[in-house]
Amino acid sequence: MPSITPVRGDITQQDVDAVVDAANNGMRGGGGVDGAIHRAGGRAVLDDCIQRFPGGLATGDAGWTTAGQLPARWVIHTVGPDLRAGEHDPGLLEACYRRSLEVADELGARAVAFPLVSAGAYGWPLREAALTAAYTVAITRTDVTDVRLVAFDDDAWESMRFAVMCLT
Ligand code: AR6
Repeated sequence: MPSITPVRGDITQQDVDAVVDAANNGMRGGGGVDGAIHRAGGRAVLDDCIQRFPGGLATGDAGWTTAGQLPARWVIHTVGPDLRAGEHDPGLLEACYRRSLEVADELGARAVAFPLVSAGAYGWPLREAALTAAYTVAITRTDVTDVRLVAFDDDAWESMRFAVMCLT
């Protein structure tokens, strides 16, 4: 099991091998984490999304692109279920973490930073999103050694810390 560390901050600033993007099915950028990654990573991220994902990405799946100008080497894009659109399937949220770790293994990434997938625009309650993140990472077989769960604000930070504490 990788070390799982809650981190307070901006995912675009994480000094890791790969950062995970909470993307949408279209894979052409958006708001929240997705917008921040595309802004900070630059045009190379979008160009790679267009080239590698001409048909977008299914909910629960993950795939990688360059990280452009980010400190990380890769962006692993995953698409969480949209609770506001009625996609209340915890299995799909778990799949985002599992698939992202599989992609990280394919890349040889050892340190990976995740945001709280689906906990923003897609409307999942913070605590449920954080518990899903922590336990799915904990039970997934992976060569990743260092997982950071990045919280952007106070409420997410509390939920992340609670979720990681529940693992012990
Ligand atoms: N670093 C870390 N966490 C962040 C950052 C950041 N820079 N910015 C926001 N968060 P969201 P979703 C937190 O909405 O719910 C986009 O438009 C945020 O506070 O980014 O999966 C996509 O294109 C929240 O806790 O992702 C999709 O259309 C968490 O990251 C849609 O939103 C996730 O919020 C995806 O929605």
